[in-house]
Amino acid sequence: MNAPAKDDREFLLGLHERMVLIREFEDRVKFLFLEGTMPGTIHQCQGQEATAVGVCAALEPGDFITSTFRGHGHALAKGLTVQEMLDELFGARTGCCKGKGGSMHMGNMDKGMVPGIAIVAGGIPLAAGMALAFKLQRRPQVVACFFGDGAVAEGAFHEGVNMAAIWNLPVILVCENNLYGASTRVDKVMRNPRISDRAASYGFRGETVDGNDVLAVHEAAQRAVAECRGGNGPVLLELLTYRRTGHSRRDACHYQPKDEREAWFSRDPIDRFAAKLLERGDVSAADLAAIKARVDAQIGAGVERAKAAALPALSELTEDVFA
Ligand SMILES: Cc1ncc(C[n+]2csc(CCOP(=O)(O)OP(=O)(O)O)c2C)c(N)n1
Ligand SMILES: [Mg+2]
Repeated sequence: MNAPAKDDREFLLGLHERMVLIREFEDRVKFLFLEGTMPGTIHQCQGQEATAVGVCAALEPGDFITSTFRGHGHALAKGLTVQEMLDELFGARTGCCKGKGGSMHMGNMDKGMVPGIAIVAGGIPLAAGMALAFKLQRRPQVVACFFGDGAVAEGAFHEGVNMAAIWNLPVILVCENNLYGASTRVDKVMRNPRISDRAASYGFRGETVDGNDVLAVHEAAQRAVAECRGGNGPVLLELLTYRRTGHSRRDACHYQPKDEREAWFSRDPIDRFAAKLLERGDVSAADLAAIKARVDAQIGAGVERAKAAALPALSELTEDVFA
């Protein structure tokens, strides 16, 4: 969905609904995981909804994203359905990766999402390669490559970003800086924690944005997409945000100081945007409640169907295996 006027009511409500969908999806998945109903492991994105939604709303359906182990929000923002994702989480053959990928590998190439790449920084060289293909084939598409602050110190970051730079590739490098790589705070592993500064050393533009402000993210992403489509990529967007939940599984986040958590919780992306919508005068609390109810019903029905969905047969185990 490319942006209509930025004060278009339906467009703004759409952004809100997508963020609420991600939050409710993640909360339900956490519950299912902790009660032992859902197999596998999980990395969740509660608190980071505005980054996924703001960026993906600036893309065309034919554009691509690459994602990480923390990809549920990216997938929902790029248009994967609740059902194909829940089915995937329950290991069902109707899942977006036929039940063989699970939480860390959400994706659907038909919807422009490469299944999640769990190797930290692993998506960056891949995104550069995809963008090189687009450029050589003179196709208008761009790739938005999501990664975390922890990826910036990896060799793959340097190699992929440098290649994207020297060949002016149409890649939007989206760093979701949530202040932590697992339990390690960014300032312990970076002498300069302003990640957008890295762009200058490769010779292209970088920008730091309030990643909990969906409209700020969306506007920055629109600028970056326009530059990339115009042959002036890549662009690095550093989106400042915060993970409200554990790094994975049962992590209780004891390393996040209480005052830091409270400060970020008061800047929650959904609460802030809801308040902004209510200030408009043409959006009511009842409108927002109706969105939440619609989302809850959708997820509730999806969970029941996913629980009953058929698993792949043993004979399908080696299908779709390329190496
Ligand atoms: C190359 C590599 N090293 C280590 C890991 C284990 N690991 C998984 S997630 C993670 C932290 C990543 O932090 P960040 O990039 O900031 O992403 P976030 O978890 O904050 O979304 C680590 C070290 C891995 N998956 N890949
Ligand atoms: Mg991080």
